[in-house]
Amino acid sequence: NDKRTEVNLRKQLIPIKQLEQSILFERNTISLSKKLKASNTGIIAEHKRRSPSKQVINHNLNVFDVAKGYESAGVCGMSVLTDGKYFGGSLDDLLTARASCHLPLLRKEFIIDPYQIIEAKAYGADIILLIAAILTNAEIKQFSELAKQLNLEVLLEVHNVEELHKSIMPSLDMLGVNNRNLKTFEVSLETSKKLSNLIPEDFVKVSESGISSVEAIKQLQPFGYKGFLIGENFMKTNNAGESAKQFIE
Ligand code: IGP
Repeated sequence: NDKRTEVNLRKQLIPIKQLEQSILFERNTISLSKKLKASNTGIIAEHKRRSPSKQVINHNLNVFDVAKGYESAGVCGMSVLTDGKYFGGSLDDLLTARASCHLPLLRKEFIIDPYQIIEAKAYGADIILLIAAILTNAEIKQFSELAKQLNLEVLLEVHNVEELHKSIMPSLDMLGVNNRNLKTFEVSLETSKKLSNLIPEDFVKVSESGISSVEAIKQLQPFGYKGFLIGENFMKTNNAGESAKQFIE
């Protein structure tokens, strides 16, 4: 509900028409799903200052350096938290990341309104996240189809079988299994393993959260995962880029 209020205020501040006139709106977006398919590491590295499960992860690393570091480490893409309340992020972080690197950028946000998708494009994103737990089947369809029209890719996040079943549709590009239960914050890679064979072949499979070693990635690859979304493990160090590099070499 706070998110609803925030989105309504933003709409008044910057109308859709104005977003559509921004320079980045004309930019050719970069495909993350193609990069993941062609890679054998498949790292999507996240910028995350804090989270509900970990009060402080890192307040010293700035987005500019983190984006540059991730890019030179050779990751496939970068995820930027834009939620302020829970994660201390902002749209300005997304814009800064866009100005700092050429990686495909994921807008990591609780998307509940089409306006946020247009905003994502205007601030330099290439991919949006849709979270099945907070959306209806009709919303997932409407939002993912809008994203496709804007040449943005869609990563749809699920945590259980019910969410997966209600979400499968052709307008999605990647299916992410969140290993973290958003209610209990409990993390288990078993979640990715259990759901893997229920995800149709045409979607690029991404495993999200709680990945803290190359060994974990090696465990998940035989289940068909091509993408690995990693935040805390890189952000908790004083050089996120260097930490990511160790997962790639
Ligand atoms: C990264 P971790 O455990 O590596 O920091 O997790 C990412 O998966 C996590 O931040 C995340 C998230 C989300 C955050 C996954 N889904 C939805 C906010 C909203």
